[in-house]
Amino acid sequence: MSYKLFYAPGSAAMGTRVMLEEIGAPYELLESTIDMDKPRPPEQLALNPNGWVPVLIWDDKAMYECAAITMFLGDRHPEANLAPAVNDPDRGLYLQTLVYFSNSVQNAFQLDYYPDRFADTQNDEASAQRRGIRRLCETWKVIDNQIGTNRWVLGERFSSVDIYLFMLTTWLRPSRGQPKVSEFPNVKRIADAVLSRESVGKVYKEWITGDTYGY
Ligand SMILES: N[C@@H](CCC(=O)N[C@@H](CS)C(=O)NCC(=O)O)C(=O)O
Repeated sequence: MSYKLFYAPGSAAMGTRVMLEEIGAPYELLESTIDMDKPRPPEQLALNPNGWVPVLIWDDKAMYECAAITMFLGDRHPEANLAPAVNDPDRGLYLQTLVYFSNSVQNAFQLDYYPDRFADTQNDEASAQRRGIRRLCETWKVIDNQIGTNRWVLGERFSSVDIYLFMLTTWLRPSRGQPKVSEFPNVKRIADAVLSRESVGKVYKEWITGDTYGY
């Protein structure tokens, strides 16, 4: 099974790429951008009119939404052991956490990074950003408490949720007033462990040696 992935450095597509590396499936990256001043490839817009990455393509099908792609790939490649099976006792926490990441943590990031999507006028954007930063503190705290003393997010087993968690930590920018990863010690412990995986080193190599990394 091979894949194509609309991709941009620094974006949510990096988590999908790490999954493809963990799975060991052949894949091709299709260059896109998250720069708001640059156009998106028309082929990407035809598949995702929102203009976001990631967009995953296989056979004659395509899908977007990072959490949905994460679930799809985890189920499609059970041999990679990235997702608890449907009847596994960890399945509920797995689904809950991925949807919370996408729905609540990513939403908090969006308030700060894309305030124009939430504020009616330009004057209101700073307020949306302030709320986004507070929301980041609130949602990361919920996740930190949820993890507690667990080795990985789901307990003793590594999963795609840990990859997703790591990806989200790389978006934190204390220089913008966002919290530091180290304010959430349980999150940081897992993010550090994920960072030592070969797949993550390969995908994030240039990104994590840059000076923008939020640690
Ligand atoms: N809900 C979407 C959001 C994806 C998203 O926000 N992607 C960002 C990069 S992390 C993006 O493409 N931003 C550029 C844009 O919004 O035009 C998902 O989880 O896949």
